[in-house]
Amino acid sequence: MLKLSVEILDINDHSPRFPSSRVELEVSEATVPGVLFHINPAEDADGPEYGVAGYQLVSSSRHFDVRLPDPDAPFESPLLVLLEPLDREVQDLHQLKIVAEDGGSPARTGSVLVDVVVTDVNDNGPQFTKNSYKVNSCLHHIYMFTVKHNTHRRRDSTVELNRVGVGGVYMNSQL
Ligand SMILES: [Ca+2]
Ligand SMILES: [Ca+2]
Ligand SMILES: [Ca+2]
Repeated sequence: MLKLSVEILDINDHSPRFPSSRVELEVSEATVPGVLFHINPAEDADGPEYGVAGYQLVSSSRHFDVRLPDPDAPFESPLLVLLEPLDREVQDLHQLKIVAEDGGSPARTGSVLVDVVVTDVNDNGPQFTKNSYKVNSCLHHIYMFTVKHNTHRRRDSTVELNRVGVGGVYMNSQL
């Protein structure tokens, strides 16, 4: 009886795939640069030679980059690293695209979109829209003042108050 041993050679016929095509990540604007965020790794059904070999951030961003905890272990979770401080009042959403490459030549790729939602902290003080106001006080008139937490785009999300007083000015005691 003849015994045959057949070795099936691997070819690069699978691409890296992330568990989801899009993920959302909430990051406080108080987060200090250098903090790392784990991203679920891509998987590739091929053997190690044609498996996931690395990641790169293909979106242009001065705030974020992608690293591997160990370049010799590309199967581990890639890390999103914060490079510069965030400011929710300037930009509250950063949309990033991370691509995983395998070891083939040419490499096959898979990608994930990461929506980084910047959450608010109270890092802006209230400001009046003018430095001074002229008011002619009259008992039967209603004056309305708008106290804005800050001008234009630089506002925290928590405070924008209107206060109506009769015959005078009411300052909001909560400020
Ligand atoms: Ca294969
Ligand atoms: Ca592959
Ligand atoms: Ca804020």
